[in-house]
Amino acid sequence: FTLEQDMRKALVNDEFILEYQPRVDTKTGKILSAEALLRWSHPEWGRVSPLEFIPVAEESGFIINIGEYVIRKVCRQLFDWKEKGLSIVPISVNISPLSFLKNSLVSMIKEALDEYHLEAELIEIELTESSLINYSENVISVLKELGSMGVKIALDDFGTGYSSITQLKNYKFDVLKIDKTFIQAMDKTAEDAIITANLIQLAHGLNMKVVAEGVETFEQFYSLRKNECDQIQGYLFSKPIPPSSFEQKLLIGS
Ligand code: G
Ligand code: G
Ligand code: MN
Ligand code: NA
Repeated sequence: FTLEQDMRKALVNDEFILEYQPRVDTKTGKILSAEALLRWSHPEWGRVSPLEFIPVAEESGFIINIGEYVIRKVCRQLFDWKEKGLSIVPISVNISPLSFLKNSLVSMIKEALDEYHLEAELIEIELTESSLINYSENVISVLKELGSMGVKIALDDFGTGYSSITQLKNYKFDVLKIDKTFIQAMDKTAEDAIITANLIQLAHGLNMKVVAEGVETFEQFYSLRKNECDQIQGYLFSKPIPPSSFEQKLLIGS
């Protein structure tokens, strides 16, 4: 056996599931969107973390299949929620740079949106800045195509790559997600608090919405609110939760 073979089986046998982590408005606490996070429930090993299987999938290229699976699953989920009369919110999806190198990414997303009668604004793509470094030009041209369709693009894990600020010149991202390492150090070191406050200003100056990731404490939350961070995502508000639990939250809106 290999992890690789098991992953291929898992996709066919529907062993992959998605959880949703809400992103809330810092001022009102209202749910504005959610990030879809993949989970694998293996028949023998139980839950396998994406930290274990995503790198293996990237190595083999199978991550492209996973990306398509996640996009389609999210679109179908949004369709189902809409059918039930829920007021749906945009969902963000982590897409590997390898998917961007495949010509079919744009048409795959377009087809999934069409099949489920969804507006492109309901899907946001999260791209890590490290992924932009290696494949820059190809990725940027695909981002532009997606952007002109109406798909929103977020720059994920911001601040952890080698040339963070430079990436902001290459594409007009809709959303900047400040990496959780800054957020979690905010109430410990003055430097992290200052960096975070200034990243928020920088992003606003470039017309981006700012999301703080990994918010776990009220101190972090108050400080982010004071610094006009637009949205927060983190355990303080909610862990990634199964679709049925997210559905309950959509019903009450926060
Ligand atoms: O909750 P967490 O342990 O879910 O996720 C761990 C890592 O796996 C994160 O870096 C996250 O971006 C990544 N990840 C989670 N779901 C997906 C997915 O559907 N696709 C890709 N490419 N990465 C994912
Ligand atoms: O895509 P990205 O690499 O940003 O993945 C987000 C990761 O952060 C996921 O593994 C998710 O489960 C995790 N996460 C989300 N909220 C929190 C939090 O408040 N604290 C910590 N430590 N991790 C979080
Ligand atoms: Mn992410
Ligand atoms: Na991140």
